[in-house]
Amino acid sequence: MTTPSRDTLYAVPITAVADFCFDEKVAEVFPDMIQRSVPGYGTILSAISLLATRFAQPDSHCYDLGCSLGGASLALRHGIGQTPCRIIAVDNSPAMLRRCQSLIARDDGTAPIDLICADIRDITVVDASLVVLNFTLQFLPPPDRLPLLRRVYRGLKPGSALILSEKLAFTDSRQQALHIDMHHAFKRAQGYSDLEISQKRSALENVMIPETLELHRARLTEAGFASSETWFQYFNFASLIALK
Ligand code: GEK
Repeated sequence: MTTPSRDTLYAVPITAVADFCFDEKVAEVFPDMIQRSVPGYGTILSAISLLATRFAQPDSHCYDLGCSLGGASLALRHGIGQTPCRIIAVDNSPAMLRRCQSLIARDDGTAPIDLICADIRDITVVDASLVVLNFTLQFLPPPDRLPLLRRVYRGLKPGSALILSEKLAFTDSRQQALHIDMHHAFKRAQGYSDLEISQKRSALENVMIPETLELHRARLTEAGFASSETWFQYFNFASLIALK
């Protein structure tokens, strides 16, 4: 197993910070980047495994929408174990999928994983027992979020679930400021400099749009889900489980 490359993409001053995109440079450092940027990322993956054991139904599909390097896909695979269930992992970044393919090939799990290079807004969800959107919905333009969740809901079997992890925004301005500060403190503690934190923030500004927990839950209800609960939160990063 090779050590993942360290993320230094924003370590030197950049004259005009371009919008963040999931290209080859990001794919190369992604495991380090997400681990040091998203509080609780590893815990969420472990829980996805446990939830897959609980929800994966025989002869169904588990979807990982916005799979990146397949962190959640592999967690699903290990949770599914011997249940005859197919994983469908989708991402629209060819650089991510190339690396994802080789990580899957090195993994010892047995459940089949179909890797699909597509926009998650274009795929059809069918016979799903579990769908994972692990920090992906936040990258879609807000008007595209409800239509996607409606399609996910329609493709889920009765008794199945959606795991939705997102960076959150807060309506209360003091809570918003506090959570942003604490996230930056988390990143500093992970070794990122103030320059890296501020340049990354500029890069993401127009690309990733966080919303409030209340808005997410209302949208899940609107999409048809019977209930949703936050099962995890660490500062402004949360994961919800919505039940059909
Ligand atoms: C993990 N879930 O490690 N269609 C398909 N893919 C998309 C789209 C889209 N419209 N928009 C963004 N993506 C992963 C982490 S990262 C989160 C998910 C982050 C993809 C994009 O290419 C990237 O790979 C992923 O969504 C978001 O559990 O980097 O904060």
